[in-house]
Amino acid sequence: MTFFTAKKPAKFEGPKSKKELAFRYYDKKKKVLGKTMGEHLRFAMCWWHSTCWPGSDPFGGDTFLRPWHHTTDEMGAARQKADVMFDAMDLTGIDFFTFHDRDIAPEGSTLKESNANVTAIANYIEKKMAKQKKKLLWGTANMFSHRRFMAGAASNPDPDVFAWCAAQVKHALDVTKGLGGANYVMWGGREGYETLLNTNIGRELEQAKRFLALVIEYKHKIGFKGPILIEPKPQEPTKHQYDYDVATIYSLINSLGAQKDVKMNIEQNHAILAGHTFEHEIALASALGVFGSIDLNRGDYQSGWDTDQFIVNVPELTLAVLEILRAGGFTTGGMNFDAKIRRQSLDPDDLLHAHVGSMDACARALLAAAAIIEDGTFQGMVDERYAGWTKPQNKAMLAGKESLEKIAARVEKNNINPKPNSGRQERLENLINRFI
Ligand code: XUL
Ligand code: CO
Repeated sequence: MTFFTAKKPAKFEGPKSKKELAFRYYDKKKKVLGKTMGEHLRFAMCWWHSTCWPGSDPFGGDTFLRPWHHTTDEMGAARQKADVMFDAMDLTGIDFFTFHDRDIAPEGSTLKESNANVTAIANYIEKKMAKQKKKLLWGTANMFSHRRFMAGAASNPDPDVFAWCAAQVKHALDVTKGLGGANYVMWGGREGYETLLNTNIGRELEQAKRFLALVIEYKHKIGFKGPILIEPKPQEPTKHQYDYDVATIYSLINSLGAQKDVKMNIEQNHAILAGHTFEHEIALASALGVFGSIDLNRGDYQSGWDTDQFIVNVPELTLAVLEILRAGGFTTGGMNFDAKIRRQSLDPDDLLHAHVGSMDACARALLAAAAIIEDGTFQGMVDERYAGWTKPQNKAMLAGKESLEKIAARVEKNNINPKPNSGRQERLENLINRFI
């Protein structure tokens, strides 16, 4: 462990601990609602933001000056990044990781060369996984950084780009399967458009749909067991992205009848950009039967950019974790820190503090959400609001056993006259606050 100053993994020390790099709430083995905290939260560290991003912003370049960013030995740098990632996972007690193909290995001059680089580093990673007992939450393909993708990946006007993407995803899926990945993610980084003046939306959507169908077909062919996770985002980098939000992607999944194979990877920051809350997107995905996993990073409510900050707001997180628990918790998914430290956070250990602090915030949210569920008052109040639907007559309406005329006749005969009830929002808000 050479890059970080910390030499020993952060430990659970309880709320009174004065130690900086320690958990006050995240006690990995502690049982909450029948599962350990570790099993509930399934934290993952992401390669991209943790080791690839050099601290740049639209107005300035590299601030971090990491040694592996400043060498001509690109494969050596890739191995160094892997070493740092595995050290960071050990020091934070994180069991999972996530990556884009281009995060782990350098792009070659041909796809064949790029694929060979990815395979070589994947082999290196595989050995470290076995030794350090780490798991791959998901892999994905970066089809947005290189200039060939500037007009989109599968939705590109150029069929050669579509074909390139098919080849790139095939390899990324093979590698993800080879490393025992629990899921495969598709974030359509540039699947969208800048101006309608040069864009045929109908054609581009058909291409994106065909691409997803190809990926599902291949996933079955190779026996990849995990779901494909699509990650919604409404804009940035393109002005308008096709995978806008959960509802928009659901219509694509539904059009292919692929609800079993395709779930959603929901990111807090992206939800906000779409004009939703994080918990709304989780609850909607759950209601539609396509909740998969989450990317845990927050935006900046003032700037409205995808600032990818570490999330530390416990009241906000509580509402999200509550929805995850109500959805039955994660199966193949988990909480991926798709987050970056700020560009002034130069010390190597800042990366550890960022993860540990955010993990602790999630643990507090889990404890609060579990207490809300165990108390039962909250769910009781929600159930009460819908209690009328449990009556046989009303059940019959939903079950399609009554026609419009029949319902109309019943309303007249029984003189049905709805009495409005309080939504009790403030009482519910106060109730939630009692547990935070
Ligand atoms: C970009 C983003 C990506 C996806 C994976 O905003 O969130 O890192 O999570 O491509
Ligand atoms: Co993300």
